[in-house]
Amino acid sequence: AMLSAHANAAQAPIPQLLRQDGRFALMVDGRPFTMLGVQAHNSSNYPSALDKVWAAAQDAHANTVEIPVAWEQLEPTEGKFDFSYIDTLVAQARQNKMRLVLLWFGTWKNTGPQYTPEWVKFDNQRFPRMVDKDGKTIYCLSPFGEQTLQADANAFVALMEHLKKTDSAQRTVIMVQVENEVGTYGTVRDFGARAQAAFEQPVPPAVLARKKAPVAGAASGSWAEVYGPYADEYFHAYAVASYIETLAKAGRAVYDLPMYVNNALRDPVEPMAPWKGNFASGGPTFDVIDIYKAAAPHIDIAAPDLYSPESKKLGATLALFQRQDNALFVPEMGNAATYARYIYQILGRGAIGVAPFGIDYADYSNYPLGSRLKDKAMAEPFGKVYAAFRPMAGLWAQWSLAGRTYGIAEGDDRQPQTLTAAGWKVTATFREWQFGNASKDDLPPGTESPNGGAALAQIGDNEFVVVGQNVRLSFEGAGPNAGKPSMYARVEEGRFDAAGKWIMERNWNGDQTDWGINLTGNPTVLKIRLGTY
Ligand code: N0T
Repeated sequence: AMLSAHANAAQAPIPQLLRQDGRFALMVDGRPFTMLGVQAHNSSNYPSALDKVWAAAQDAHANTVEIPVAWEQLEPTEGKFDFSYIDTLVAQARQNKMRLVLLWFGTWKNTGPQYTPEWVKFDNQRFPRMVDKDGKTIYCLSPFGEQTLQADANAFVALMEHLKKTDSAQRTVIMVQVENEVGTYGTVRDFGARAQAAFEQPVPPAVLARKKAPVAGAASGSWAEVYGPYADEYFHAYAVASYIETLAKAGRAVYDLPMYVNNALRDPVEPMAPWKGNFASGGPTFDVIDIYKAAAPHIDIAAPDLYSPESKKLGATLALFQRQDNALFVPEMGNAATYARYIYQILGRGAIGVAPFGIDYADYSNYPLGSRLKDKAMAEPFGKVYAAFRPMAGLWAQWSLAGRTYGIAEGDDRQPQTLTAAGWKVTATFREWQFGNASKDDLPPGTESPNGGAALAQIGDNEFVVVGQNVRLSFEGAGPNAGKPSMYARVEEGRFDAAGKWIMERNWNGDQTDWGINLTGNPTVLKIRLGTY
């Protein structure tokens, strides 16, 4: 009894997702946490691969590593669990002062069953695959496989039990991703007998209550009656989400960590239309977030994996996934340098975290999706941004929860952008020298391709914390200050210390502010106070 009382006293509060006024914070050790994450490669989930993961994560100045846990490694023989990788991983994460997000690669990894144990992979009898419209068995495991669900949930619960046993004191693991980029490529839904019978049943009330039909249909009835041409996709989303819910609910019953699903996106800007092979049907695409919410209440977040670097698409995706009922979290993003600037936009909008994918010195590059590079030069653009955010990551999460933060990333069009905070309008321009205006044929180095960005937190009526790179910011009065002349009271360069106290290093004035607030390729933190006269 003494011992367990002791253990309890030493427990840090369990991580949880806090929601307040339609905004969110990931609470870690009882405090808002900004996850400056990186994701390891797909085959780095073995003790011998970890050195290269930590090295890259350190160079990136990350505070969290997302890394797979494969069903095939946890339960190579049915019913016999091997936690040795988890134990090594968690111990080394602690030595490296990193938090972990575990990625459960089970029934579905990028929709396929390649991470399931061999005893699952080839047993279509016990673990049925989906059947397409023509009755052909396809690659993807069916969400209607009762034994598949039972076996996956069983392994997942074993993992959560083990984490509860070994990590309740330190909470090194802060979140769990359930499966990876689920859904199905090439077939809109399962046409197997069990699936077909379910498809003909009435749409469950929880779905009817949340998901409006994009085209006029019946108010209730079968999927086809209610959702018309969207019925197949919606039904498949419901089936996959319900399967995931069973895992998440059972896992959280033993150890209640925040859980999320990630998504290989559908195009956010093309006109809405029924599925035509253009994305993984049944995955948590933006159009079916409501169905995931209805079917999977134990999943906190449907999260976008950002692999389209076009600024318009990327911004549209962020807007679609950030909702009053869905925290913005970016569990994957390309690791090419062009993505680094989006960290400002993502964290400025109030995301709980972000993680470029493949920040890992394994001898692997997923170019052209991400960077060609595999060494320090690959981690560096992200490391610079994270290094600037890192000392104020906790404060940032508080400001973000309070709705005081804003973010901008340079657009592909290189055009100026504005944002309006309380009493102040801020204009961001790009490709400017620090002194004077640039001309088209005399542009500053490092601005050949878009890489500017800025994130601002309004910490007082006339006061901002600013972090950014390759951008010029100009402030003018707005709202109650509109039309009033203004000037800087202070433009302090510095940093926040561990206690959250601002340490000023110098005050910018004269040439350093006459042409606006000009941030170079070296991300800088400023505390700016303005006044009107
Ligand atoms: C991601 C990663 C890994 C515009 C790819 C991205 C990771 C998985 N899949 O390296 O496999 O485990 O989640 C899919 C990107 C779709 C193509 C988008 C083109």
